[in-house]
Amino acid sequence: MAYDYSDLIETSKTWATHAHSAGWLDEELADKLLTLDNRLPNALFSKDSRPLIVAFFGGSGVGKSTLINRLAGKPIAKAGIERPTSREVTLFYHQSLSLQHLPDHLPLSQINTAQHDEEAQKNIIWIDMPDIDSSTQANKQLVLQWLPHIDVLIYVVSPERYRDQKSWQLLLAEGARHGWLFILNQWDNGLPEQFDDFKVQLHKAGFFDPVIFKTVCTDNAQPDEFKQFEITITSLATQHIIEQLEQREQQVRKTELKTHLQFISNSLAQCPSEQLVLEEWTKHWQQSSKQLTQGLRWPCQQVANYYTNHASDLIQHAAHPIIAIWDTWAQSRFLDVLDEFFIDLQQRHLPSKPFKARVAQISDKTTKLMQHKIELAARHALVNPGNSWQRYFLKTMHICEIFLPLAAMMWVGSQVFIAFYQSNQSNMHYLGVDFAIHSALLIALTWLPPFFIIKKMQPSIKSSLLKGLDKGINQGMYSVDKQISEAIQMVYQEYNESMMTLKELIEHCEDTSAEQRVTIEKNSPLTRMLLN
Ligand SMILES: Nc1nc2c(ncn2[C@@H]2O[C@H](COP(=O)(O)OP(=O)(O)OP(=O)(O)O)[C@@H](O)[C@H]2O)c(=O)[nH]1
Ligand SMILES: [Mg+2]
Repeated sequence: MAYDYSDLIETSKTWATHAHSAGWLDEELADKLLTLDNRLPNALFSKDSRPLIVAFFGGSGVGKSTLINRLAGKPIAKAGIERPTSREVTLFYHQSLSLQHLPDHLPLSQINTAQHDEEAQKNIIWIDMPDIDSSTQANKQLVLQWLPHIDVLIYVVSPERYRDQKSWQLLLAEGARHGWLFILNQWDNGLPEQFDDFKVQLHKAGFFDPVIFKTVCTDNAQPDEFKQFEITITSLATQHIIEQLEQREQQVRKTELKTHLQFISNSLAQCPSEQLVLEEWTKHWQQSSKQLTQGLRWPCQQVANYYTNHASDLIQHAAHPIIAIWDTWAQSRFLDVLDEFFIDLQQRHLPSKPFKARVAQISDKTTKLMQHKIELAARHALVNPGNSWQRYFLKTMHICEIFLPLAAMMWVGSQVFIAFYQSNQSNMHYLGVDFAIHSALLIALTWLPPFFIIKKMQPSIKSSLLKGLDKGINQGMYSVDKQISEAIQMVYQEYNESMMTLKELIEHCEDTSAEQRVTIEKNSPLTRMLLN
């Protein structure tokens, strides 16, 4: 389905607002879209069938108001020698037309209306606009406010002012949006060379064969082309031509919108890839996590020393932990790392705002996260001191400490029993003092080594705590790194979605349905009125 220009503008504006608040689009680029006009001539009318809207446009004093007065046959607009004369728009239209639906942005206080009952001009609204080139800025604003509602602009010039820069610039900027007719007024003062030169200028601007009328609006009636001009306009006031002009304007504006969107898309596409940003973050984090670990060694030792001497506090402080390893130094160092990373992003033409917004949520909670990880690991280390090999060895030694002396005692007992039995049978000597000493020594020797080893190899609270704190710091840092990497991925996900919407919008701008496509017949009066 082909989209209407106004729908496309609305969607583009919504996109721009969102992309700007998310930080992808800077203010200047967003403004380019947000200030685009979605108003078309049909905005002045609620129903489908509408009149042709024709406006006199040009510099001050060229005779615009005099021309509309001549049309009306009475002074409906103020004309004179004062520069500028007109400071309002004058609307001249058939009495059957209703202009109750004027959009809010058109200043009603600056509208002057006059009606007629001329049947031939039933479908035309004539508008006399203020000048576009005077020092009165409000006049220019008023013209710009009305321009989107005009179908045909009648560019009025005088022989002495046909090369006027300001009007000419607007013609070039607005050119393709409207149909154009040209009036070389005050022809009573004109020269044929000026007419030719004006025609050449228009040709250069892109009008293959411009329609120019030479008029003289003085009291002493001189022959001129005013009547032909009136007939031409009247011939244009058909629904078919109005539709063609409307469709063409939509198409031109869609192309302009597409150019804007394409420009934005190109500038956003310069962002480095997700992979590159992730690598950049890893590089920053690897360097800084080493510094952080080194810097945290001292508070770790302080905490370990404290608990070695106050082991009982470990229980008491369960509810109020004093293990404040991740201190203000660590947090501010971490924030510095993030700042350095953001500066790096900016240097790579990547807007840092979307990243800052996501990362801020993480950095706010870093102290809590690190504390939690460190405490958990420290407690775990105290419950299970040493490494697994140490714990296995100590367990074995505990078993040996019990079972080796037991085995030695059983052996001694069995010897005592055997010796007693044999001495009864053979009247031999019973066991002597030597046996008693050796047996005691054997039992002592089987007990002492495991006892000694257990004593010596038992990990101290300090070393266990240090190990636990170290492990907690590593785990915490791993978590922070992971969370930031995930935040980067999420930002890129948003970026990709935003780019996808933008791409779709650009495609919709290219998309024109059959009924929206403008085909202007070769013999149509429009062919000479439209900019190539
Ligand atoms: N000689 C001569 N003077 C003309 C002609 N048409 C208009 N004038 C005079 O030119 C002066 C300016 O005319 P306006 O109709 O007020 O000009 P305008 O373009 O509306 O000027 P702004 O309202 O200031 O933009 C008036 O004094 C007119 O009498 C013409 O064909 N020949
Ligand atoms: Mg005027």
